[in-house]
Amino acid sequence: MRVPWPGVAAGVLVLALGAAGLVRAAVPESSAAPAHSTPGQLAVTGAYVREPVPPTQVAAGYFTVRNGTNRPDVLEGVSTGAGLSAQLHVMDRSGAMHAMTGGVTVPAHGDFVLTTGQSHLMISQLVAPLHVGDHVNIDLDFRTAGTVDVVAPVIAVGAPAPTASAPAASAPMPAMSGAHS
Ligand SMILES: [Cu+2]
Repeated sequence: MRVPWPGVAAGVLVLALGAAGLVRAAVPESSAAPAHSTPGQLAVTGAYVREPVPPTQVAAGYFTVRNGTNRPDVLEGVSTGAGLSAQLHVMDRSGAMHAMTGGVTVPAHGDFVLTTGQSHLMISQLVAPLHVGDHVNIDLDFRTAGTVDVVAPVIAVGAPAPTASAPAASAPMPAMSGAHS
């Protein structure tokens, strides 16, 4: 099934990273736009969500941002219809997880990679069970590139990530029960 957009489902399912001014309605900008391209040659590829293992109420999403432009861009907010909140959890060099509240800068000609077992999009308070074969809408709000709407397939625990930039058949993310914040 297709997870409904939050504006339709409940109205308050949007979480932006940090400032209240970043919160915006999670309505698809244009269903005609290609999912993986956006003006300015900033692209989001390889999006997927791991099938959550019941009874957890959270799921982890992953994607790669490739900024092909000549200037940095900032991922300011993320929202999804799949859960009541969505937050970027970024692993630092020591392996500790941090919730990103001030946005994530993607350098000019650089990447920002979320990959299984490491940094992830944590989707909390799922509005419906997610199963392999479902698709999750994720809105990524960039300061310069604007909103990029991606559709992430739900894949099985242990299944290879649908992108060459992520390790195949890696372990499910540890500690998804709220052990980090
Ligand atoms: Cu997390």
